Amino acid sequence: MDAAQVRVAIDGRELSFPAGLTVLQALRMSGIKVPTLCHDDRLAPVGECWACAVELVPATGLPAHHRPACREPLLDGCSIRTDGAALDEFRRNLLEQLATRAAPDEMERFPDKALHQALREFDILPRADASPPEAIDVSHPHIRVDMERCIACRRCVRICEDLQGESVWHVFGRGETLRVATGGGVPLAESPCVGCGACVDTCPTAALTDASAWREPPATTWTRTVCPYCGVGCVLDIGTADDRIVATRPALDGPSNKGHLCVKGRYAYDYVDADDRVCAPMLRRDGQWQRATWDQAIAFAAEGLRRIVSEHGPDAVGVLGSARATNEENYLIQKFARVAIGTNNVDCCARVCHTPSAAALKHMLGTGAGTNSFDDIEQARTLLVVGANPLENHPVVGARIRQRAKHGAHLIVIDPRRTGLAGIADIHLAPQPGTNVPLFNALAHVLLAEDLVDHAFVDARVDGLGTFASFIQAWTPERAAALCGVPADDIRRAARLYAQERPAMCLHGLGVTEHLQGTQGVMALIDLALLTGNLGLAGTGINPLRGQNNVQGAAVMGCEPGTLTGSQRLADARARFETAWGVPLPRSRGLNVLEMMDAARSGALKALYVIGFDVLASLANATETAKSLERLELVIVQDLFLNETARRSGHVFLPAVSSFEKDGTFMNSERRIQRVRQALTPRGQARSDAETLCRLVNALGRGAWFSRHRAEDVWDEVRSAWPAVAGIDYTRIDQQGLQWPCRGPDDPGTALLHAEHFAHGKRAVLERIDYQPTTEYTTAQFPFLLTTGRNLHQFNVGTMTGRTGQQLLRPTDTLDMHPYDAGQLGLDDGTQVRVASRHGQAALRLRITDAVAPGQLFASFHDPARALNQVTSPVRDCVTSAPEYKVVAVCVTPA
Ligand SMILES: Nc1nc2c(c(=O)[nH]1)N[C@H]1C(S)=C(S)[C@@H](COP(=O)(O)OP(=O)(O)OC[C@H]3O[C@@H](n4cnc5c(=O)[nH]c(N)nc54)[C@H](O)[C@@H]3O)O[C@H]1N2
Ligand SMILES: Nc1nc2c(c(=O)[nH]1)N[C@H]1C(S)=C(S)[C@@H](COP(=O)(O)OP(=O)(O)OC[C@H]3O[C@@H](n4cnc5c(=O)[nH]c(N)nc54)[C@H](O)[C@@H]3O)O[C@H]1N2
Ligand code: SF4
Ligand code: SF4
Ligand SMILES: [Mo]
Repeated sequence: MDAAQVRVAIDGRELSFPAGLTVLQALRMSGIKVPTLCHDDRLAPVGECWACAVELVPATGLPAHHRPACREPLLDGCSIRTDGAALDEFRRNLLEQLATRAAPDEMERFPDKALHQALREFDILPRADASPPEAIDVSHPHIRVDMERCIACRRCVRICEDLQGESVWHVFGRGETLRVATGGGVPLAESPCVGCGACVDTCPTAALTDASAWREPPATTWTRTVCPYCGVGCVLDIGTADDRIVATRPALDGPSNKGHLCVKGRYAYDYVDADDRVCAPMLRRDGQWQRATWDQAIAFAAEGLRRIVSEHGPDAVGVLGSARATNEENYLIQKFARVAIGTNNVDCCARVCHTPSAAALKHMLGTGAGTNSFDDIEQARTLLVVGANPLENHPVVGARIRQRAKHGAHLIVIDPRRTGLAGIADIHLAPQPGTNVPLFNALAHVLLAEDLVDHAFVDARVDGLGTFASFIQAWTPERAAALCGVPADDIRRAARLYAQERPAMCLHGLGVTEHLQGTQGVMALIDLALLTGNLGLAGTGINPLRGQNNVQGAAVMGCEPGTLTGSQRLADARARFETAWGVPLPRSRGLNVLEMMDAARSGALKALYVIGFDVLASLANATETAKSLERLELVIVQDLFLNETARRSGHVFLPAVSSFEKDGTFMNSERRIQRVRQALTPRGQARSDAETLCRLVNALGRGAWFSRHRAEDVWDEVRSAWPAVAGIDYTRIDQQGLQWPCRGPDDPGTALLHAEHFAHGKRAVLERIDYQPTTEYTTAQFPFLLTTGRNLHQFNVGTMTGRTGQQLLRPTDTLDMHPYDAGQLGLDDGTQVRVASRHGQAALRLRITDAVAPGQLFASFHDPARALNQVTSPVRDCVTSAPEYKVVAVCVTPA
């Protein structure tokens, strides 16, 4: 017999299974159903409820006994009975008792809850009375709590602890008096709950339910798709009824989320049917937005573009793709710019977040994409999180990092603020904003000074160690400490951990990229990985936590002035694309979004077609952005809402659909191409970006070059243009996405880059990065350094989350200040203050917290009414133009 197999008898049938299963797993594989109440595949089995009990006769000849199948290992030679009078009576008795925790109407409303299913199967009538209103906690906008229905299975306790890592639910009492409640018994909204919904999903009764389920009909159709928010790319099922979203569930086999979601993916979809969603085309006439027909709006846009191209040339037009739209749409958008208009003036908002990462990675390793996969988190012995706040911004990955740190990995966090992960880190280095380069250089100095270099790796794959060593000698930890305020010994400790406790995986965010030295900062991080051999292996790498659902996709599809689809350099790939598309490609260098704003201000750019990107709200130094937009003769906005750009400067509005109303693919942070599926009909006259683009090209007389607009057909065109995705077709990714490179039908895709050699096929070269400080420094007049970023509950410019129940959880942006500074200024928590920089000002409510250091401030930019980007500066990354959102000198006064 195969050693890896076990032979058992189940209900008299001789069967064999792979070794290592539980009895429950074997039963399920054989199609035998037993009720389970306390069991969840995402959690370690506890065998507490005994609903899954079976009769087990061990191979050793011990007498038969009852065991919970979920917890029992399947051992060779045993025999199992799942039926019989005694077992039936046992289960019946158990369920009879639990029937007091189920009510008839709730059985109907929540037919899939495990207790309800079991009662139905055993024909046992539910016996609970309606719960008294005071027993029901409706404090949370998304989750309803009725512990009268609790059967004390502790699934919520365990999942909150083991998956989300929050420990909201606790068990009080024991035996008959056992009950589950939040710590201190506070209402859920006042607990540390982050609203991930995991406890709701796992709860087998109506104790924990989605609040929306009490207002909405049950779902009649489920559609598998990808979360429309961040670059983690969680897979979820969308439940619809009457063509509306009524429920969501995480996909258990989602590669990055494995049955988990965060509050936004789980609950924040009300924007789809928000009252002020614009579902008809509009034209601004006499300063007022007025409804128009599609034909009128398209004719106006096409006529305007044609006139500007003929009067000023194609480079007077700029096109911005959308990090929120699909790969297919972004492919069409850049093709539109190049083929229908004839300009390389095309960009997307990757420019303002991780283009520095892509530039540094491409320059040093040969491809701009993150090197490893989220599954590497569980492989790493050390996790280095730099300038990123994943517990709030990539929450499902943040939870995975936290679990890994709890289960033994070392965690180093580099962030000026004490973020959630910094609070549990082994080492938290808190540099003054803008001083990453000295800090990273000092880490490299320690690697060389203490000979922590992986010489075998460097000898085999890296050049420039000698010159690097002489350069880095001057960057002592003491020198860096004086610039960044991090104790020199902490720098030494961190360098030792990263080099010695391998594999070590680096995940970084905007705290590295959104600086004058953004690209340089990432290069300095890559130096650290090269020196320590933390590249090309499981559990290592340099991994930018990409921002929006498809920001990486938008850029890689070619929504960048200098690159075509597949990030292929225009200079290298021009001839191939000219043949494929059948047109000569524009020769000009092309402007990025920041340069487009400059060109608009100087009068060189006349028209902007902006798709799913609110430039006015999101670009730094908004006063100047507004001036640029005002000078444009034609601004076409394609979005779900009249965003700030549209409200202030738009001339034509073309209504777009949400990701739930169209088909296509997104690319997540791990280079995984996943299917986005239509679950709803397009609202009103809103149309997909692909459809609208095709209308516009037809009106411009360029329709012949855009014969494909069905998502799958466009994707096939992408595959022919970019060999690294040639092996990814819709059939193959129907069940699960694939990571590029994936070059042919048998290629399984690539979870790990640079394993054998770097993507450019050469040896990597260490970069010597000199420190060039930002021009944003404090003075007596501007004594604070403000850094800007995000919070869990809202997303970017707030267009979507601002129209959901998230408003109740985090209604507006605040200005975080250390208690010492607040005391010095005599300001109380909650006071309205004015924060002013050399560039502009904004009014915010003060939040006093020691998560920020004295002299530093933090604010999010989610509320368009706060217009925080009035305050941020014109400083840009010296390589890619990404704005320096992360440092601006300000003063604070009562409003
Ligand atoms: N909830 C939520 N999730 C989001 C988004 C959202 O708006 N809301 N937006 C998405 C998008 S588009 C993106 S790009 C990602 C961004 O995700 P993150 O990269 O995590 O974004 P931020 O919060 O902007 O900044 C991260 C951290 O950088 C730190 N920082 C500031 N200055 C410095 C510095 O000089 N050095 C170092 N080492 N750190 C510094 C800040 O304190 C902050 O904690 O999140 C995505 N996910
Ligand atoms: N102060 C400060 N400012 C920042 C940052 C910061 O850290 N600090 N971060 C910057 C970063 S990293 C980013 S990525 C930008 C984000 O800035 P934006 O890209 O402007 O922000 P998003 O909220 O992602 O929304 C883009 C728009 O897309 C629309 N949309 C959604 N889905 C679709 C679709 O399928 N089609 C179309 N046509 N439209 C759609 C939404 O309604 C929304 O108006 O903000 C930047 N601004
Ligand atoms: S929603 Fe998530 S964080 Fe909140 S209690 Fe449930 S499992 Fe915990
Ligand atoms: S972690 Fe990101 S992708 Fe996952 S549910 Fe949250 S916002 Fe969506
Ligand atoms: Mo971003």
